[in-house]
Amino acid sequence: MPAAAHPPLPIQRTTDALLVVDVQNDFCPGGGLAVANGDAVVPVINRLMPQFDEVLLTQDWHPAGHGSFASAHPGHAPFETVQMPYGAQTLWPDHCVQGTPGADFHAGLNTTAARLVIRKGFRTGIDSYSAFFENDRRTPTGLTGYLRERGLKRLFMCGLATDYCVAYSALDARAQGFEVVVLLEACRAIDLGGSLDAALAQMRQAGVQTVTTAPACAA
Ligand code: VGL
Ligand code: ZN
Repeated sequence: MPAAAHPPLPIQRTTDALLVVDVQNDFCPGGGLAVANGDAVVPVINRLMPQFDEVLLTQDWHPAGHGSFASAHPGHAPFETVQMPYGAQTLWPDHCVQGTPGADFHAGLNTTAARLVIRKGFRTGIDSYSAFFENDRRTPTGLTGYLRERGLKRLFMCGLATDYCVAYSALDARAQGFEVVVLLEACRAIDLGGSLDAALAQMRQAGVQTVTTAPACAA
């Protein structure tokens, strides 16, 4: 996986947050929208968590029949693109339906330390990859306000999938004025038609730091 070599970044406990994106059963092997080796991020993320005071989780949380599901678009198959009122939308297999086991966090993920769980994608007619804005790029989730009110300035991001929910979250975080570090060894990608390389390039262009290995905590 391409990544810039980088010295370890000291973590600032009062102004840094760890954002753990969508580490849910449906994105792990055997799930509805399985990401290759998605579950490999779990032990890596568990080891990162104690280095942060502010651990935030996102949870993809769709109603049954969600507009991003190919099953809701007769004649269309998963991974095709359709036009929605807010723009182009990739269609996915059914995944992360509210209240189902597929929407649960991976059982091995340590969720105890999480201070905030932000659910997204809960409106039938609109998808939400980003932890900040839904796919219309306008409807906020409230995360910016949370981060600002708590004085958090830099986000370390990890989880699933690198090229969708992590990348969209990282780009929005930059646009909202936060520093962003994506921890690639704690991410896995869907990689649809070159989407991983495109997302990495876009993130780096936007000033997102991509690092291979986890940073060490400040002494
Ligand atoms: C995601 C596609 C659909 C993700 C969520 O977590 O990256 N991707 N829903
Ligand atoms: Zn989804």
